[in-house]
Amino acid sequence: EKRTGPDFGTAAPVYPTQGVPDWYRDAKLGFFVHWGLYSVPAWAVQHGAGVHIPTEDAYAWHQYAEWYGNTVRIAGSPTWQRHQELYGPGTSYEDLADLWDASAFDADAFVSELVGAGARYIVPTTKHHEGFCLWGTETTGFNAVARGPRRDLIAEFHDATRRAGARFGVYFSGALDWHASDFPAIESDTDLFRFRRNDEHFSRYAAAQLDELMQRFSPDLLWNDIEWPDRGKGPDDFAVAALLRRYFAQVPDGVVNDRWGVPYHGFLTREYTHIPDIIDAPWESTRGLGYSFGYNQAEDERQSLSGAALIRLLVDVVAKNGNLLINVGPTATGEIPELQRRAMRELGTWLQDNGDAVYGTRPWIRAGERTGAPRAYTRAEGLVHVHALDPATGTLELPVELAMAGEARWADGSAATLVGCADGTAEAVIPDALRGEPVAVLMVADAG
Ligand code: FUL
Repeated sequence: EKRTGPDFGTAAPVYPTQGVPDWYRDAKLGFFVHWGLYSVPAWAVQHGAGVHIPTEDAYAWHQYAEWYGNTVRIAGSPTWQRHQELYGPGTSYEDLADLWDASAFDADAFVSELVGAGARYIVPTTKHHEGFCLWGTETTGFNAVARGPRRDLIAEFHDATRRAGARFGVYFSGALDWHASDFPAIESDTDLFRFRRNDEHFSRYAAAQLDELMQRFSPDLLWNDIEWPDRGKGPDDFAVAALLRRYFAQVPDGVVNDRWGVPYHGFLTREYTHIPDIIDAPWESTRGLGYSFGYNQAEDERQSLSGAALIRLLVDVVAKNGNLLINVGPTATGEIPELQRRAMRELGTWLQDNGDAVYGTRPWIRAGERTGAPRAYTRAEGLVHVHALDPATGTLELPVELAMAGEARWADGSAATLVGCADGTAEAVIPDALRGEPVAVLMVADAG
């Protein structure tokens, strides 16, 4: 299979496969699932609109609920305070392992919700920074089979995902493991990279875990986070180059991200960042529906993307050559909170009618236009898909390159009439039936 990606020059002999396979570029939409001990308290402080948090308080007031295990160790932080009140000062973060009841988790039902929302790949957290392993690992007793759920949650995710015909990936926190470390709490970005494990013992531990995941699940995608331990960046068999060689030998059309701390990437990652224009290298945008990846019960619809906003985000990312890895944060018991489910279902419904304008497409010559009503472009099989991002305006402007198109059709099949304008552009009237849509798509023959 063809792979597309940047050329990393000297890294080539060490790292076996460059770029990403076409299946990944075609897939466009994946779902991240952040689930762990942090889903038990499921809480991070709400900043509130317009509240400025000084940099030195950013970690004590962390927006990511999956960072609870760190935030709770910062004395005086809102998380620390709430934790004392709720669980008592004697309860450590790791004690939550025995309080984690995942009995409502039905992997097939869960995965079918994600696939119904349009997911082509699914990436659960196998081990987040807390160090708790969601699969039945041999490397530590701090895992979901031995404690809490007493189930192999990753095996269940894996089997259900394969059954549903989607691709299966794994998130793994490479060099940051609070369970296996005795560092103090992280209170700054400097601490974050300082308090990684870099020694040989831990490098072997992390490699053994990733090897288990590779052997048991042959993941289509490895989503590593916070780099790899420094001692594991050399020529040893427990180091990242050897791991990736083993991975690509086992999964030839596998794909990896760019967070290994070595001069090798599959796709580039962007987190909660608006990208202004097309990026030529394969890339992936990720964020939660709200401001957190782990479920944060303090959030409501004011913090969470609506279905329409989610659809527009997907179109924006795809028009710029990216994939969207949108995150769902289940409750501890294994259910998708209603607020998230609502937006996901709207996305799924929209994709049923407009999927051809997303899946398998490539960027057109421009991602969108800087003036006029907002619109975005994608291209596939002789067609340019013009996405009206605000169909309520009633008209869609077409740029000069598309104004002479012979035939244009709306995604619902109805024919469009293009009216030429004096400046060489054209306009199409958006049918009433599509004006209430979050995004209305016009398909135009691609003369170029
Ligand atoms: C980050 C992590 O620190 C977050 O908790 C989250 O997992 C995100 C996808 O990556 O770097």
